[in-house]
Amino acid sequence: MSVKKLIDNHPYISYSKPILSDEEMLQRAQSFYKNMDSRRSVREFSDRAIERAVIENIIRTASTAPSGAHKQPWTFCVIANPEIKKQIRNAAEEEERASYESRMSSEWLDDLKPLGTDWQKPFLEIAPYLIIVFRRIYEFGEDGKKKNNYYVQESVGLATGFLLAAIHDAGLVSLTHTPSPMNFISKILNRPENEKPFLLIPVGYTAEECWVPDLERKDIEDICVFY
Ligand code: IYR
Repeated sequence: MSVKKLIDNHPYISYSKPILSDEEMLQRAQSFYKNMDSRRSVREFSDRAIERAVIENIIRTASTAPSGAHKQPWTFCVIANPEIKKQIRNAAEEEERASYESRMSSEWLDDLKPLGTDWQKPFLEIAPYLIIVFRRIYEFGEDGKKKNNYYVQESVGLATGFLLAAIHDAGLVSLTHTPSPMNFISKILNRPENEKPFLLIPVGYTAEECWVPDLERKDIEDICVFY
């Protein structure tokens, strides 16, 4: 049981974690790495349904991420409605078509060739859920005045990382989709002006036949410097 007390008149609870043996710690670090290393972004989804309670728990997990001054400056919009999914697909494809046909540089298009992406986004209608992550730039205080949130980009990035890990841990797959620009999503979902779309994440199962690029990940020496 945790002990509670006031410090500077604010409530605290005592907190500690049991110290693991060296072997158990290494074993856990390796097995978590192995599990996360098996996560892949997927573009071929099945339409198999998922219980809403699963999605709710995944989002609860995302919302355990640390955030600037613990403001939790995020909103997760979950779309299961086929009519809204269709609107999102149509609007996303319109933007993506313009991007692929004229807005993206040839260098960018070359970099994307191994991923096989194009402007068509059928997964936006096929995946059972679309989770749209919004950054809450500010809140409305009691007096109606705007109160800025802190480190919103960092906080929402962390929450999205937790979200992707929770989706993977539940045996589901996802894609971090970035239609650009994304303002059409705010309009379709009628979101308030303090929220800005951050990422669109289809969630579901893989299609019966699903292919992902045969990627290599960088070695530890190439991503990490010990001092
Ligand atoms: N937003 C486009 C293009 C795209 C850009 C990057 I960088 C990717 O890693 C993948 C796709 C799209 O979603 O197709």
